[in-house]
This record gives sequence, C-alpha cells and structure tokens, in this order.
Amino acid sequence: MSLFSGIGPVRFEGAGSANEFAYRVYDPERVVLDKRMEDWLKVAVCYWHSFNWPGTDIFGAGTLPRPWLGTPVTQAMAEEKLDAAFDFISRLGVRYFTFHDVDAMASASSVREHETNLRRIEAGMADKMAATGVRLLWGTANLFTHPRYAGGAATSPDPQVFAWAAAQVRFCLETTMRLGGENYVLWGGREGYDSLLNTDLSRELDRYGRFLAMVVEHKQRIGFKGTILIEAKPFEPTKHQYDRDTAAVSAFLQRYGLTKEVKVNIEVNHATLAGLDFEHEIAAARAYGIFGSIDMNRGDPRNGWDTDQFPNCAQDLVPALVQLVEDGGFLSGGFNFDAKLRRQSVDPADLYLAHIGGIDTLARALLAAADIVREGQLQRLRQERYRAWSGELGRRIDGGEFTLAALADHAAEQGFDPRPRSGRQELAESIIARHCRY
Ligand code: XLS
Ligand code: NI
Ligand code: NI
Repeated sequence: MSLFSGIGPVRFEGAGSANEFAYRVYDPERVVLDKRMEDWLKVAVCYWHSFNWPGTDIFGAGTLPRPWLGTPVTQAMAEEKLDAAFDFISRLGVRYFTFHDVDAMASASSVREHETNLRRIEAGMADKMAATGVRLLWGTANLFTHPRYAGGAATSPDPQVFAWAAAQVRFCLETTMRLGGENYVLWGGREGYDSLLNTDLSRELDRYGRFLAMVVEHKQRIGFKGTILIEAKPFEPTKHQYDRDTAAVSAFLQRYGLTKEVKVNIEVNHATLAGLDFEHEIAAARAYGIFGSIDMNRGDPRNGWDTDQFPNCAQDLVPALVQLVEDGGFLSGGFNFDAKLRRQSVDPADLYLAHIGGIDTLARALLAAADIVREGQLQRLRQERYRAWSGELGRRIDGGEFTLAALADHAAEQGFDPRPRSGRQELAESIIARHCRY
C-alpha cells in the first residue's frame, strides 16, 4: 500500500472511454509505422517533480501530501518514497523512470556518506526494477540544490566544490550504469553567472570543459554504454547559463572536442524560455548530429518561468514528432515527463490525471506525425522547394567548383534574374492542422 495505491492499473480503453483513469489514445501495443507506440515514445516518470516536490513556491509552503519528505531524509523515508514511486509508475503502466541522486537517497553530509547512502537506495531501486520491469531512462546528479553549489559546480570559484561535484557525478554515473540506465544527463543548473562583474567567463568555460572531459573519460573507463546528455537552458536559476540552447551546447562541445561523446536532452520549456520553438531545438540538434532525448513539459506563454506544466496541446508537438518519426525514433533517448503538478493539485489522483493527459497528448501527436510522414506531402513540399539545387548550377556550387569571383562572373555572363517563389508556409501549416484528428 502506498499513497498512490487507490488507483489503477491504468489501461488503454480507447476514445469512447468515460474513465478518467484510462488512456484514450496511448495504447502501448498499437503498431505505428512498424513500431509499438511504447517503443516510439519511451515514456519516463521523473522522480523529482512527482515524488520529491512538496508543492512549495517562492511565497508559499508545501501543499502536497508527501509523507516521506523532511530534513534530514532518513533511509526509512527514502525507502517509503521508493515504494510510492514504483507503485505509481507501475500502476501508470509506464516503462521508464529518471532520478537525481539526492531525490532518491537519504541525506548525506560528507562525500563518503553520500556514496554509502546512494549505494543503499540503489540496491532498493534494483529490487523494485526487477519486480516491476520498470527501467531507467537516465540518472543525473543534483549539482544545484545544496548551498555549496550557490556559486556553480564545475564553474565554482572553489575547487573543493568542483571536487564534490566530480564525486557526485562519479557515483551517480556508476549507479546509473549498474541499474542499466540508457543515458546519463548533466543539467548545469548553476553553471552560469548572476553578474559578469564578479565572473571570469573564460576561466569558467574552460573549467566546465575540463569537467565534462573528466566525465567522458570516466564513462569510457568504466565502460558505460549509455549516452551522456547535456540539458540546455538559457537562465533560471542563474541569469545566464552557459548551456543556453542547443547551438551553444554544440559550439561548446566542438571547442572542447566532445561532439562525438555528448548529445543533448532537449526540454520543451527550456526551448521556449530561450525564445526558440521546441521543434527548432530538435532541428538544430539533428543538424549538429547531437540529438539525444527529450524532457517533456510546457511553459505558460504569459510568463517567463520554467513552469514545467504537463503538455495538453498535441498540435503544438506535431512538428517535433514529425522529425522524430522521420528519424525512425530515438537512438537511446525517450520522453521524460519533466513536468509537475500545480500547487492546488493536492490529491494523489491528480498525479495520475496529469500523466494520463500528458501521455495521451503525446500519443495524439505521434499518430498525427506518423500519418504526415506516411503520406509524404510535407516532405515533398520541402523537396520541391530546394529542387533547383539538383540542377547543374546547384550541383557545381555545392561541389565547391566556384570561387566567389568565378560565381559572380558566371552570374553576370548568364544574366541570372531569379524570381521569388512561394514558400507554401500556409499549406504546410494546414497539413499539420488537418492531421490533428486523434
Ligand atoms: C530544470 C531541469 C532539471 C533537469 C534535471 O529546469 O529541467 O529538471 O531535467 O536536472
Ligand atoms: Ni529537465
Ligand atoms: Ni526544466
């Protein structure tokens, strides 16, 4: 018995169901373009928002009943949380989970105690995973909550803080590997600055590069086969975060020679905070060859915070899902629901309703995207738009045959006088809209 035992198991009942605790669209077994829906989406429940966040905000105390929370967290409390988390995840019928070290373990005040307490909860997790079949999409170390990280972790002015961060990542990477984790995530929560007046940006970037190189070296040393992922975010908690978006991460990885080893975990609300579309971040990651995984949520268009709400509009997600379907799915990533309840959603039922709604939204977007890719109209529209590049002139430019001067001469000789052509944007938008019928 746990806080979440009153509900479920949640099953697919179809569009006509009146049961709010059933999936109307998400059917794990449904085959979409030769792949089971569950394998396309690889849905994960996150430990932190779902079981570790008590419903506090900057003005108010916790509102959600989470009896296993307190200061310090004892091993018994960590185990009660583990029971509740796996009870919820297996009743929800989801195959993956994600966690930060400190979300799951008993509180620790020294490096040694941290390792011991993480190992203890790892043993409990391994038992739960074996008993339920739930798998680990990724693990991560929390390098931002503890006061020692106020000035950064890898970019801290204090090398002892850098060393603490190294220890946490080492232990968490090893735990993730032993639990069969498919990826390992680094979100640089405090890797940035609040003021340039007290910040040596150049040294901080080099330290961050050094830290990441150490993580990659350790991954190789222990033989972790999963993917290392960086999660970009432009600000919050710091005023400026070094991993502000996928393009910045790509440039950073190139500068420190890590493009082959590290990919990105793209979060919807982080993209929008950066002033970018979610689908832009995916397109950029694919173009740079660093697309890894997705943190699913949404922001509120009326404010500039990382509100981490559950997604509820399938149409917004279709342009991203089209790209995923074109790629044939994730290599090692998945859709981690990095989403949290509102403070007034105090019933255990609300956590189910939030995930069911979000997962059905994702399933709707997947079905629409699969239809679009199968029919091929959008792809043809794009091919047509660039068709001139398959002609002689395009091939010669792409092939590097012209210098700038030679091309200028050629344009003058031939008397080029190109006319604007329709970009067919409204048609492309209509294709997306009319396929949203699930
Ligand atoms: C915070 C981040 C965090 C990461 C994991 O904004 O999204 O939840 O996903 O550290
Ligand atoms: Ni995230
Ligand atoms: Ni976030």
